[in-house]
Amino acid sequence: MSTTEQTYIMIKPDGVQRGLVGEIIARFEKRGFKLAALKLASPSKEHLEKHYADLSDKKFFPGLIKYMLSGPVVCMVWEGLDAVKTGRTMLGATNPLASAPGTIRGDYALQVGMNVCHGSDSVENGQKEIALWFPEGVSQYKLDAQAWIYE
Ligand code: RTP
Repeated sequence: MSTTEQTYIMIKPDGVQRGLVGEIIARFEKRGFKLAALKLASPSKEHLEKHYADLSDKKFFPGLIKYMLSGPVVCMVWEGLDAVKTGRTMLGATNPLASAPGTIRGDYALQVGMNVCHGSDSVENGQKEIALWFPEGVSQYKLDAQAWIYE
């Protein structure tokens, strides 16, 4: 069943450094999703360890945290029909070499340790991530363009 939901999308330090911020935002905008929150952030090690808590026992965890601390990230909440699943499809597979061309990772990345962008993997995790990254809350407003996006 399709539902209107929110997903947490984060442009990782490599995406910011490589000037892909506008490109990634444009893809979500053009697809028809509604921007509910947006900011540039330099999270602490502790904050990133919370975000990636599920991966704390992985061998690559210290390298992942180091990478995520290497520069600012862009934090966003996008809202719309099947936003979580469609967001993941737009990102492409975790390992960019397996990502289809036309996806963000398939177009802009080569290695899993520099894969440009994060997207929530479930509605429940999305809500947890939004609460972690946007404790101040997200915006609620009427997007008039929706009348031309939804039947
Ligand atoms: P993300 O959370 O960043 O959207 O990635 P994901 O769900 O597609 O993949 P996940 O398994 O949750 O991994 C999180 C991030 O950890 C890095 N990673 N490195 N070196 C490695 O083998 C390895 N595996 C994963 C990637 O940056 C991945 O996006």
